[in-house]
Amino acid sequence: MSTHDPRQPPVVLTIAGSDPSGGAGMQADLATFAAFGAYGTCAIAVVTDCETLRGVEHVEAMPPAFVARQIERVAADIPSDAVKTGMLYDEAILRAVVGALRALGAVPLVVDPVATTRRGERLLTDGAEGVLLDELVPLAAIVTPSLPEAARLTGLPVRTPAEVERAAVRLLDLGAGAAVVTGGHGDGPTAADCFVWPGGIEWLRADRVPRAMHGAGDTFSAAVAVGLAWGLPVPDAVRRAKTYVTGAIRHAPALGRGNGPLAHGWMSQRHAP
Ligand code: PXL
Repeated sequence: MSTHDPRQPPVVLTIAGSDPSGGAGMQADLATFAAFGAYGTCAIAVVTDCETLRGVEHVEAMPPAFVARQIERVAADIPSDAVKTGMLYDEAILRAVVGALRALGAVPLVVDPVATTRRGERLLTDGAEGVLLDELVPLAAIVTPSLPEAARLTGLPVRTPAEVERAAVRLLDLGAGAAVVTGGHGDGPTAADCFVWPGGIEWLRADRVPRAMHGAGDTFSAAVAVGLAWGLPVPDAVRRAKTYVTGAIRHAPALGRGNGPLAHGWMSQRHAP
């Protein structure tokens, strides 16, 4: 990555939901930004009651105009080098975020279309998918759905590699600059992500860690956003994000009674203050 004045780190804004267990959502995003030496800002769209064993049971949505206000006020004060969206939950919040993002102008945008969890919980209400596809995806430099999210958003099957490629290409047809369909929710010995951009198709592979995680998709997407904030071209940001998330899964701490968090700080040495 390019050298940068440490007093002027790249800034990444996440517009996302809160996961009080710390492994997913805005908490994962901010930890990932910090791991790459970037400064993270955060507009909260929803607050969840997520924990590692039973996941999300209740969601409190912020008033949509207040989500937009958070974005506008922080943008006027601390402009971003990249923006990431996570759990936006409903149609009204999506519309408010789209409006605020349009006003921000040309900042690279990573859209993680948080629609379902590993357990199959719906994190996007009915009606919101249309707005996400029609209005948010066309603003994205890259979208990063999981396998089930790619199937749901495109209406296409994603059982074979050729089908996954077709679903990823469909997201480009819908206006995204690039797409990665992450394979963490699949099975088999390899976690394979399908990356499609105007330059071609590339599969990114890593040995699957046989352990259910929480927040791996969010962390991957946040790592792509921080790469873009550092000025990396999209393919390089994607490859580095895969390496980072793989390390964060391998070093995962034994926390929580269910699907535990990743080790977001695995690249730096552990030491007491
Ligand atoms: O990992 C998807 C996700 C995103 N955002 C929030 C979440 C979750 C999953 O639990 O709680 C806030």
